[in-house]
Amino acid sequence: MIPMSVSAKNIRNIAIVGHSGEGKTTLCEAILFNGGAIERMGRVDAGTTVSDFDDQEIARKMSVSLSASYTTWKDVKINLLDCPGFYDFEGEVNEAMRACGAAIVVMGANGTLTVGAEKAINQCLRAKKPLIIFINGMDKDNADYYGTVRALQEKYKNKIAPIQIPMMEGSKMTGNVNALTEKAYRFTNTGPEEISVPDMYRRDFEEMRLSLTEAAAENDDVLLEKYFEDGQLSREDIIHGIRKGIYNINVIPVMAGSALQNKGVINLMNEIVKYLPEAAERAEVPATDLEKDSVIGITCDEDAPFAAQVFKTAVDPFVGKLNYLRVCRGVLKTGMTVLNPNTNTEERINTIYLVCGKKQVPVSELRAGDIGAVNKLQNTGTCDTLCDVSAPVRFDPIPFPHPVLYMAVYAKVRGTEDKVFSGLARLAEEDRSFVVVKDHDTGETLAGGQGEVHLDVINKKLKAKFGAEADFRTPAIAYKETIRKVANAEGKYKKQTGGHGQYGHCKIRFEPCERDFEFAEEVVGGTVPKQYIPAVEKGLVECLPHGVLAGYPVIRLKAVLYDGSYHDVDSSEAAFKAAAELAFKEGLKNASPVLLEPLSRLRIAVPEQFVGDVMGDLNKRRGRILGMDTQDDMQIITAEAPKGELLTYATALRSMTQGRGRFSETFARYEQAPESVLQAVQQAKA
Ligand SMILES: Nc1nc2c(ncn2[C@@H]2O[C@H](COP(=O)(O)OP(=O)(O)O)[C@@H](O)[C@H]2O)c(=O)[nH]1
Ligand SMILES: [Mg+2]
Repeated sequence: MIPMSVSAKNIRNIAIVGHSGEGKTTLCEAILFNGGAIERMGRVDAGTTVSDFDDQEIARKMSVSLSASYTTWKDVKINLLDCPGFYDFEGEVNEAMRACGAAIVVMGANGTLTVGAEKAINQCLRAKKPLIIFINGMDKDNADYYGTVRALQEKYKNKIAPIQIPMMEGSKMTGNVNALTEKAYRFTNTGPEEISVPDMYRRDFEEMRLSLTEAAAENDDVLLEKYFEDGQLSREDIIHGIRKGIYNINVIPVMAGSALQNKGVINLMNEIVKYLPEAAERAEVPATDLEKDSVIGITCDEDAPFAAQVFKTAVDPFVGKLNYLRVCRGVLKTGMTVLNPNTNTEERINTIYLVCGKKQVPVSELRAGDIGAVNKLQNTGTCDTLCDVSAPVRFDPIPFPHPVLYMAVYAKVRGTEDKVFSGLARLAEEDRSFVVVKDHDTGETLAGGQGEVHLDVINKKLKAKFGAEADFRTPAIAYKETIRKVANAEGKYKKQTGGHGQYGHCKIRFEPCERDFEFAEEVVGGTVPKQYIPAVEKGLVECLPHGVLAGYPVIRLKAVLYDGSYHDVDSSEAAFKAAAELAFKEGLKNASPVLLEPLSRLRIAVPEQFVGDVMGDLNKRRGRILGMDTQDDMQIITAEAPKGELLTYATALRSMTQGRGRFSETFARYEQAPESVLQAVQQAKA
């Protein structure tokens, strides 16, 4: 059904984005069914959809990763990139945004603008991707099309251009009036049937047409002139103006339907083909020309040297590692050797696939503008460019969200650590919003991701794909200890066992200092002979990792050896080392030891209305506000708070701000911990 290779003019690359659970995956299913790619529509609840094929997606009944599929409609190949809507999987949306030429934002007919819809629309605007909003769930009893449109208009003003009026019988949508085609469509079992606009919708229709006329005029100077002169525009003129408006993202058409009942989906497909940009007319993609070392714009030209960007990497149980890519120019053919300028290696292209959910269809070539996948590349991952060896270019990396939640990783079964950590490393290659890092202070290995669900998905994937089981635990905090006062201490190590004895004796002054550790000696008259002084220092250094309060590393300590004594026969390096250890234990206890806790510097971005809650919450976490700033429509709070109070801040901030807040956290410094923390830490160690 799909011709082996399609030219960019006949391709639309569409990302399906929006809030979780609003019907994106179901809409994909309906589109694939209408286009003939599948014989019947699967259901998310039954785990039978094309997009949600992963075991975890079936179990959770929600998308957790970006999945690709395609179908044809009116001789046009529609490539669909179904995105997860849940916050934790934002990285997947970024990948789709790089590969698509336009987007459909799916939102429920709830009369409100959900966070997910708002985020998705903003993402399209930022990435300059034309979009259509599909108001879904019109079959539901409380469906409120106009309320939802109003909520959109409140935020996005006159960019929002409803082009449809749903025809309702009671609470059920039975068809729609399209103000662009100037026709009405009644839903039947075999698809929408064209009828003339019913009288009862005439007035709404005329109103909608008028506002579309105005929107069209605003997007084209010639049309604006015409509109002033004649006071009206022809249908062709309106369509032209709207199309231009969509292309420039000044116009966001709004449509409605029910994905589940496959109503209004064919209308949507018609508009996708007619109004959303062809892969060929998509804006130039910026890249670095590696020969000239300059930034160039890559146009979708089939005759130019090949260049593509990998936007997703997945491990498939049957074909191995799959690199999903979008060909930006030229043609990718099997057997070709291409350059990966990111890893500076050449890769041979074995098999090229078109991907439809979990199914891969081998093809011999992929032309500019199309999306597909290749397997068995050794040195290629997400973001990498693949290009013609003789015309090296490199695309910009795809932005990924930084991890906001870290958990410590422990192998469930002793001895399987290697399997756990190598599996996690592989998963981090697949998912660039996930990282594995070593905390050198605590010695723990941390898994960092976007939230609890994300890390849980990673953990389950680890088991399913690599057969390794891990426990994700709350990470340890790297407390430290120091002293606040000067104290003198004496250490005497003396042992008389039969013949040869042991004797070491030193007097040490302990002082607070700036540096982590400093050693000095002020011994007069050789009371501690020169050859034993390094042993004293060594003894102290070996004590540093274990402070006297709660066994945490000691920092900001100066030790001055100022006196001692020795024995001609019994003294040894070992004896002086042991003496130094005794002095350390005694000295620190008397030098007013304190526990230090790491402080983080936070940069929190939240909408105005949540500032009060966020500040109050920071207070409870012993935080200090350092400043406030405004950026676009967000308030930026900078603050400091103890790291130990922020372990699940990602989750807390999300629930405080309905998912609208974001934050970043960096290490600031160590500061004295209050008594309550010390007690808790000592109890935990006991
Ligand atoms: N009534 C109704 N339910 C829908 C519609 N579209 C999707 N659903 C249901 O809503 C749930 C979430 O749908 P899904 O496609 O997974 O949403 P996604 O998270 O946006 O991909 C599933 O139970 C669907 O069956 C619709 O148009 N009407
Ligand atoms: Mg989904």
